[in-house]
Amino acid sequence: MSRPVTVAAAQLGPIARTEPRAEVVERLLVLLHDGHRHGAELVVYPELALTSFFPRWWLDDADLESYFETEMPSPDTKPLFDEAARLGVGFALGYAERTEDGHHYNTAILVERDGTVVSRYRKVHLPGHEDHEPERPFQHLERRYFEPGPGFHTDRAFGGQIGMAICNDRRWPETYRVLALQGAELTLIGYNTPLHYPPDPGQDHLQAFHNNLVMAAGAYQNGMWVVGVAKGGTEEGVAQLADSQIIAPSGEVVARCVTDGDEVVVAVCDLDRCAAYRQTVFDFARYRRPETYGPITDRTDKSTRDT
Ligand code: CDT
Repeated sequence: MSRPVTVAAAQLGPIARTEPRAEVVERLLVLLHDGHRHGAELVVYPELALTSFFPRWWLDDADLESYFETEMPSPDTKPLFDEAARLGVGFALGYAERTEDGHHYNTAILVERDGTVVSRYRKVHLPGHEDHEPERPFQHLERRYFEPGPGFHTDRAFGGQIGMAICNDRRWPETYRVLALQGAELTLIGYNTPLHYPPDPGQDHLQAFHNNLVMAAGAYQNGMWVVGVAKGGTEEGVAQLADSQIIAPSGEVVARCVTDGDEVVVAVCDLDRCAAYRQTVFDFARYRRPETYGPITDRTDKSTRDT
């Protein structure tokens, strides 16, 4: 049996602070066509794919709001929705969302091949800090600008069960396991990862290693496909990791970007390969021992209780 879905990782290079949304959408369309030419049914774009990574700046309210989308599709993004539906290609797109009642999220949507939005995920793990830290060479103010989303879910789409996560979520094993426990066979992850980590520059040279380490482990330990897609290159003076990749349930990378600019790589992801792992070494029903996993959900940190 096989259940192939041809997936494109549509990596973006830098987006300048002044680059209009409509121009970014032109770039997304080029990547969409490239993916389509290579047989992709699903094109995955990065986190916050419509703007520069604005959490690097301490912004006043008016400036900040200008980075958020209040509708989707919007007049600027409608050409992407229309062209994708015309080609019969679905896509996943990350963007900053402001809801009608004024909530702010770091969001990704999944759009089916007919143009229908079938899933909306709001980032759970928000990294960085809340206040201005002028001693840093750049800020990471996700914890100020976004609220955490309510949780992980999967949706039936593209012939399988699809999950989404966003950037920092990929570093947490709970992300993949909670998705796998809801049947995820393919998890889509966009990211913006600065190469320099101000709290501990000793980690800088390990960014690419850690990126693959967490996503490959998540794929293997949960018997699922993982697609990680970067906005890479030097954006407004900040170097960001590229290295977008498509990872099989074995943990093996089957496609990988080689530049840090706009680039598409494609892989045929056979969703039936998940079963090989989920029915053997990671047969959850047979081998998991949730009665021993209580500390995973009853605390955030190590217990301070006497033992
Ligand atoms: N966008 C995002 O979540 N980036 C973080 C940067 C490191 S934490 C400041 C990441 O986990 O890649």
